Amino acid sequence: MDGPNPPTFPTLSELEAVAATKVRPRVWGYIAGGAGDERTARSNERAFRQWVIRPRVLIDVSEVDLRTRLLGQRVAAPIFVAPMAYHGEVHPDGEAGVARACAEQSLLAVYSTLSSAPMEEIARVGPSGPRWFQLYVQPEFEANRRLIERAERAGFQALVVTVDVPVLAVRDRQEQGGFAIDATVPIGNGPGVLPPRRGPTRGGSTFRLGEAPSPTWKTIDELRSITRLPVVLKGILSREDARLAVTHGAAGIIVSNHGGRQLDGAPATLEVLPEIVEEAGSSLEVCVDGGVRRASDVLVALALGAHAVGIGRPVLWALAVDGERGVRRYLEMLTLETASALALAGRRTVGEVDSSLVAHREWM
Ligand code: FNR
Ligand code: LAC
Repeated sequence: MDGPNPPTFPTLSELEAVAATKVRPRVWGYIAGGAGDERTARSNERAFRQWVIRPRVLIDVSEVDLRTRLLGQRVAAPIFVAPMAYHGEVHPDGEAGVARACAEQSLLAVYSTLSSAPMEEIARVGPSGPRWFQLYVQPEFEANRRLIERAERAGFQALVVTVDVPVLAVRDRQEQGGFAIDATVPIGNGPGVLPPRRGPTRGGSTFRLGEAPSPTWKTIDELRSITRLPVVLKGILSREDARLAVTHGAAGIIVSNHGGRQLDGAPATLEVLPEIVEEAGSSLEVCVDGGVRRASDVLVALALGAHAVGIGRPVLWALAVDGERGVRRYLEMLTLETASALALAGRRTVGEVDSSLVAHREWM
C-alpha cells in the first residue's frame, strides 16, 4: 500500500512530531493553535482520558464490522474528516489527496468553503467518495445560493453549516506566527467567497462585526428552503441549541468547539455530548469532533451516543508528511486500530457499542 519507500510515520505516535518538521512555522501556528491561550483546545483531548473502556471477553470477535450509515449513506467506519480550510498550505496534494484517500476507503470527508481546491475538482477526483460541503454563511444571501447550487451539482450529499464563527476568535498562537485568515490566502471556490469576519472593531461605544447581520436561526430556515440537501449544524454545544436544531429541521448536529479554535472557555465536546444526544439523538444524527486521536477515543465517543467522530488536525498532519499517501496511511491505521479495539472490547459491530462500554473515572 505504501509503495517502495518506508513509511514516514511508523506508528500514530510519531505523526504530529514528524508533521511539525514539514510545515512552515507560520502555517503550523495556524493549524496547531487554538483560541486564546488554548484552554478549550487542551480540554478536548483530556476529556477522553476521563473515561475508561469496560471490555467484555470470551465473545467470538473473529469478524469485526465498522460499517455504518451517515444520513443514510454507507461508510466504511464511523470516522470522518472534519472540514478544514486551506489544505493546499500544507501539501500540494491538498483536498484532492484527501478526496482520493477517503473515496478509496469509503470514508466521509467534509470540505470547507475555504478549500484550496475548487469543490468541483474535489468531486472529480473522488467521484465515489461520500462528501459533504461545509458552508461559511456569506454576508450576501445570493452568494450562499451560488455555493449551494454548485455543491449540489458536484454531488455533495449534505450541507454542513458551521454556526460557531459569527466572528473569528482571538488566537494567540496564530497571531504570534503571523498567519491571517483573509483574502490573501488563496481559496479554490473562487473570488467573491469570503472567509468569516475578523473583528470586532469599535463602532462608537459598541463593537461591530461588520455591516451585514451575523447568521441566525432564520438564516438556517432560509438555507433549508433553497436546498434539497440535508442540513447539518456544526458547532452546537448546548442542549438548548440542540433542541432548536431539531425545531429548525436540521438532519444532523456536529458537536464541536472548532477544535478549541473559537470560544476559549467553551466545554470539551465530550463533556456536552451526552446532554445533546439526550435532547436530540432520537430526532437527528449527532456526531462529535475535537481531540479524537486514537481508537479508544472513537469507542468512547460512540459509547456516549455519537453516530460518528470527526478528525481534524491529524489529517492535516498526515497530509503534510506525505500528501495523499500519508492520508491514506493515516486513515488505514486509525480504522485498523479501531477494529482491533472493538474486538478487544468484545464488540463485533458499531451497533453493539452502547453506554455499558464505558465508565467515568470519577464514578468508579
Ligand atoms: C478547522 N476547522 C474548521 N471548521 C469548519 O467548519 N470550517 C473550516 O474551514 C475549518 N477550518 C479549520 C482549519 C484548521 C487548520 C483546523 C485545525 C480546524 C475545525 C474542524 O472542522 C474541527 O472542528 C476541529 O479541527 C476538530 O478538532 P481536532 O480533531 O483538530 O482536535
Ligand atoms: C479556522 C477557520 C477557518 O478554524 O474555520 O481556521
